[in-house]
Amino acid sequence: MSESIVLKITIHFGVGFGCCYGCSSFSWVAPEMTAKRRIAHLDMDAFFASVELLRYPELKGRAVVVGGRRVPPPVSGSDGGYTYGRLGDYVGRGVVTTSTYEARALGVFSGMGLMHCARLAPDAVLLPTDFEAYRHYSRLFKQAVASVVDVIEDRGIDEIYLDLTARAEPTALLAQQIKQAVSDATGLTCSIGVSPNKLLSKICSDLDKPDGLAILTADDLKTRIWPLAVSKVNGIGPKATAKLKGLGIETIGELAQASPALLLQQFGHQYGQWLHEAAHGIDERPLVTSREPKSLSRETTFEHNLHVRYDKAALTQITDELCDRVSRDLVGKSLLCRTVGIKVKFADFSVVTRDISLPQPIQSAQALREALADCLRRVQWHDRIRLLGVRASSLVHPGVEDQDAAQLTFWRET
Ligand code: DCP
Ligand code: MG
Repeated sequence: MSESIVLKITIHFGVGFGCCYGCSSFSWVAPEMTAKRRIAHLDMDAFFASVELLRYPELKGRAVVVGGRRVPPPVSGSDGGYTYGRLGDYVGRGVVTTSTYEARALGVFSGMGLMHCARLAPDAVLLPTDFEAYRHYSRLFKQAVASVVDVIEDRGIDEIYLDLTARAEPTALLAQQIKQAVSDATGLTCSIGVSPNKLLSKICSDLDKPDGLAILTADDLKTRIWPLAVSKVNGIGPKATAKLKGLGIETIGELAQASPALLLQQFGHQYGQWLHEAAHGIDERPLVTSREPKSLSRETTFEHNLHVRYDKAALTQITDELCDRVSRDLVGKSLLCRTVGIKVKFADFSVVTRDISLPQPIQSAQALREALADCLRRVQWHDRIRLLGVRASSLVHPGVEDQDAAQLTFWRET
C-alpha cells in the first residue's frame, strides 16, 4: 500500500541551567584538526561554597560545608554579626553538596553523608543551599566569559567549554583575561584547563585548582595525564573504574597500554574503543554551542486510518521508516538515546504513549526497531490508528554514557 506519510520532526530542548547567548537554534561548531584546536574548560572553584562566602565574607579561610536537609540559615544578631550552624550539631540523613577547600583538607567532600562528616570536622560551619543564588552567579560568570570569548558550550551550573582556536592572543594571556572577567563580575575564582580537546581540558582544569590555569599540549599527555587515575576521565564512572581495577588497570597510562582487543571484549565495541582513544588523549568532539536537545521524534499522520491487524504490513513499513529517520537524526547530531518511545493516536483522537529505557544507549534503526517492539506489545489497540510516532530521549553523546549517568544521580541528590 502506498500511504502518503506526513512526517513531522520534533526536537525538544531542555531548559537546564543553560544560557545560549542569543543562539535560538541547535548548532554545531565544526571540529578542526585536533592538533590545531585550543579548547578550554572552565570550572568554578568550590562554587556553591564560594557564593556563600560572598554573603558571609568573615567565613573566608574557615571550613565551610553547604548541604543537608532543612538546615537553618545563619541567625543575624543585634550587632550585625551572624551565628552559624555547626556541622558537629547536625542530625539527619543529608549529604554534603560542596565544601570549601579548608573543609576538604579535613576530609569533607561533595556527596558524603553529613553525620559522618560531622565527626571529621565538627567545628566546620554548616550552611543551607540556596540554588537561586547559585543560578544567579552562574549566569553572571557565563555572561562575563561571553564578553571575552564567543564560542561557548554550556555544561552545567559551574562549568563551560570555550573554543579559543580562532583567537590571535597567546593562550595564557587569554585565559588570564577570562579569569579576570569572571572575578570582576562575580568576585569568584575559577580554574581553566586548555588543551587540544574537551576530554583533556576537562582533566586539566582540575590539575591546578583552585584559581588554576593548566595548559597542556599533546606532548604532555604521558607526563601529566597518564599518571592520573582512570576516574579522572569524564566518561569513566565508578562502574567502569571498578571493572578496570579488576583488570589491573588503575591509571590512564595503564589504560593506554591495555590491549584494545581486551577493552573491546570487556566493554563492548563502542565503549571499549572509546576507552582506548580517551587514554591516548583522542577526542574530536566539537563544542555544542547551543542547548542540547532532550529528545528527537518523528511522527506520521496517515491519509486513512489503519487497522492494527488488517494493515499490519503498512504499519510495519511505516514504523521501520520512522525508526530509520530517527536513527538518521541521531547520527546527524552525534547522539545516542537511552529511551525509546512510541506514540499512537487513534481514530477517536485518544493518544497512547509507551516508553522503554535501555541498559545501553543506542543509535541504529535496527536497535530502535527492537526497542519499539517492546513498546508496541504494551499498547491496547482499541481503535483504528490515525498517527504513529517514534521518540528517542535521554540523549547522550557517544563516549560519555557513564558520566552522564553519574551527573544524573548527582543532580537528583541535590
Ligand atoms: N554539586 C552537587 N552535588 C555534588 C557535587 C557538586 O550539588 N555531588 C554542586 C556543588 C558544587 C557545584 O555542583 O559547588 C559544582 O560542582 P564541582 O564538582 O565543580 O565542585 P565545586 O565547584 O564545589 O568544587 P571544585 O573547586 O572542585 O570544582
Ligand atoms: Mg567547580
